[in-house]
Amino acid sequence: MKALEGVRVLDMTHVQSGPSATQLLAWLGADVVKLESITGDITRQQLRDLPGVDSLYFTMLNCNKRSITLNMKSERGKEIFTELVKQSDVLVENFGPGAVDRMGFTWERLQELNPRLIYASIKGFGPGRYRAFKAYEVIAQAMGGSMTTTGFEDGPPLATGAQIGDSGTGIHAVAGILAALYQRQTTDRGQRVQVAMQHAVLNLARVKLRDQQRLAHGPLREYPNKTFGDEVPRSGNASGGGQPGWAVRCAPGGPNDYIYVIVQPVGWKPISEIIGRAELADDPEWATPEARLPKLDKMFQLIEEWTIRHDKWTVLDKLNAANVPCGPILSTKELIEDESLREEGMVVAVDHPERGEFLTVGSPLQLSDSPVEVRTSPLLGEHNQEIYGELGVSADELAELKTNGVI
Ligand code: CAO
Repeated sequence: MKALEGVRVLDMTHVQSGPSATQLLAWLGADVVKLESITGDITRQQLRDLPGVDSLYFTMLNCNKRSITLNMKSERGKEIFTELVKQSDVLVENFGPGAVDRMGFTWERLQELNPRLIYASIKGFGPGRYRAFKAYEVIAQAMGGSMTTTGFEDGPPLATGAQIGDSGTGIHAVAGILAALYQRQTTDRGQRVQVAMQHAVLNLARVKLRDQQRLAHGPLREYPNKTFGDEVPRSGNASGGGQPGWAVRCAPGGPNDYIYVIVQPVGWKPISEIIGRAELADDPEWATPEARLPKLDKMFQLIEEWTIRHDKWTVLDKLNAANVPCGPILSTKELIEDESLREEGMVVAVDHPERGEFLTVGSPLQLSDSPVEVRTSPLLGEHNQEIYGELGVSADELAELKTNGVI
């Protein structure tokens, strides 16, 4: 038994933001039927590592789903879609603005077909002035407050590698869909769920708008920047939060030989001892958070003078033994090979019918009564026969639909 068992999701998503949402729904136990155009989700063919085989881009975002093809621009395709909508609990899409309306299925029409339908859309933007614009990951980062606040003061705005615009929005969409499913239990009605990538990134950049307002009352002293204008500056690796932090270098000095160290008020004494500067623990120039605040750069320099002589794993162990929060910068290679992530089901080996075994990132949502079993992504149209058969389409008609370019 799974949390969402019995929930049927008609998944018209493509690329990343939408598929990341429906994959989570599938892992929570929903029956996710991915409806693709007859050429398939474009990511099946993007960034291919093996010729003729669905890319890792696709396989890592579409696990545990079934796939059907349907040409939504054909009359028969629209008829079949109508039947699918009647049988579904949730419809999810992330096409460019207006695409589903142009297919002939406005929200009003969908409600007529199935009043219990939850219709979730992911777009780049909300209904304001940007509504008609398409969006990709880094556009959302640019317009949601992430890029302006990422990077160093003397460098350009930077994109983060974490896909906060795409997968970040997908997770927000899941929250909306689950709430709508819950509300439907009392209202017996579906509803529209709309999530915009710009909004999701802004939600994740919330603390930077906190700081924008704090600027009116003086400089942001927890940032290492020396001068402040009227916008929150880029502040490198500063935590920017209540507890200062920085990424300091470790031995042997490779691109990921760094550890991120947080200095809590209680952490200064053990840190000063570990780094061999025990005399600073009680020195009034260093002893209190207030004393250290104007010279955070110097403080992290003192810490780095010690970390640079040790590898990041040794530093991790020594600082954690003294209860000092810290985290080594783990490379993608280290992550994919990390034994604890394997044991925790966060790096999972999956068997794909055409590519063989590949690794994917498992579900970060761990429920005690709804365990996740990660299964392969489907081949294009793999479940046409099964699903159209359930709708009463005969084998002969199926062949005809294929010949006519409907499926
Ligand atoms: N049968 C027939 N046609 C289909 C179809 C199907 N099953 N599925 C999709 N199509 C058609 C759509 O109807 C649309 O046609 P029209 O424009 O003629 O109405 C067409 O395919 C293109 O859809 P699109 O606008 O979604 O595709 P695009 O490649 O031009 O744009 C993207 C891609 C991602 C920019 C756009 O979908 C978008 O802005 N989505 C919302 C934001 C989003 O999710 N972005 C994240 C992308 S991941 O980085």
